[in-house]
Amino acid sequence: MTERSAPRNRPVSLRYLSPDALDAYLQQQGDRVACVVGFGVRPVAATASGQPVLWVDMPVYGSDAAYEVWTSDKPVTRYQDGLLTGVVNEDVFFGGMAVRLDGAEDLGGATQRAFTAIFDFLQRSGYPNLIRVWNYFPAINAVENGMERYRSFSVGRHEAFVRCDRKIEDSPAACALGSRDGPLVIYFLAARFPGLQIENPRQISAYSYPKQYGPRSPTFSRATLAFKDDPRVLFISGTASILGHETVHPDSVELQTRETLANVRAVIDQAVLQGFPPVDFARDLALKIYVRHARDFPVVMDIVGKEFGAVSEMIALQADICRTDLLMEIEAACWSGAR
Ligand code: 3EB
Repeated sequence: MTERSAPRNRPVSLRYLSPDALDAYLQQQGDRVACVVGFGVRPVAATASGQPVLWVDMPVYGSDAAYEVWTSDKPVTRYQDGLLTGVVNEDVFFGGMAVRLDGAEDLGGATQRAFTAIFDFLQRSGYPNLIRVWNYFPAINAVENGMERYRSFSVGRHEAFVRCDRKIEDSPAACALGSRDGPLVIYFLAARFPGLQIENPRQISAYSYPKQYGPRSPTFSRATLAFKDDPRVLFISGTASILGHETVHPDSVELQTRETLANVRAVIDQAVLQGFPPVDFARDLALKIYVRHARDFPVVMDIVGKEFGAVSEMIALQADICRTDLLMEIEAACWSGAR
């Protein structure tokens, strides 16, 4: 018999939980809980066990709330630095902040300050590599001071990357979606070692988008492959019905869903070309689905179910997508190897 080293656990794991399943799961995971994000229409500040919750006012399909819970396989230590709170262990650094937007500062300025604070902190922390960032803020498609708010957000984020000497090609996987109300919520995973950035051959890199989508390009990669040893984690950015740089099928949520799934598959294929093993969707794929109009949920969920079959984790949220002609968007995470 061949001797095998014991399979290590996943450096980070993800569950999407209903409110009634949350407390038992947190209790079971104890000091391995890295990040709890609540979605829904009724705000929750903390769980029964006192675990802080980052709240996003974003309706959940089929429930009034749902929780995204990231855990790590090693105990974590809490930290706080101004608005930034989170946890750290030898592998990962999970952080988050909620920035109130009701001040005099514009969204671009608030975004730039938030990312500058994150980069400053990461640089000092010994975990300089941003792997994955989630961005949520209200009225993403509203025009303010002559610019759509998503574009102002992109300008502020891009400026922070440049001023903090971040290479645009090393941008993390990300998503940016519109909530109904509340603060700018940013949470992120950072690591000691850089991830491998992955692009989608069906799309031009977002950081190379032409100026028609805004004066500063969005600083994200299509995916980031994190961690050096198995099990590695592939973080797939928010993915939509875009070919090249253009939205396709602006009038059909059905065709947008099919195109989006083709893009998700293309990113996974690209990761496989770069050494990631083929993904067992039922065991190792988590999907987070955003749909602009509640009436479109049934058709989107139906197509995802038929095209991808069972997946290991799934959540569906009603959100504004960052281009007005996009009706839906999907992000994903995949795990490789033994658990
Ligand atoms: C796109 O592909 C769709 O600005 O962080 C997807 C993922 C999108 C991330 C971001 C935006 C972002 O351009 C929109």
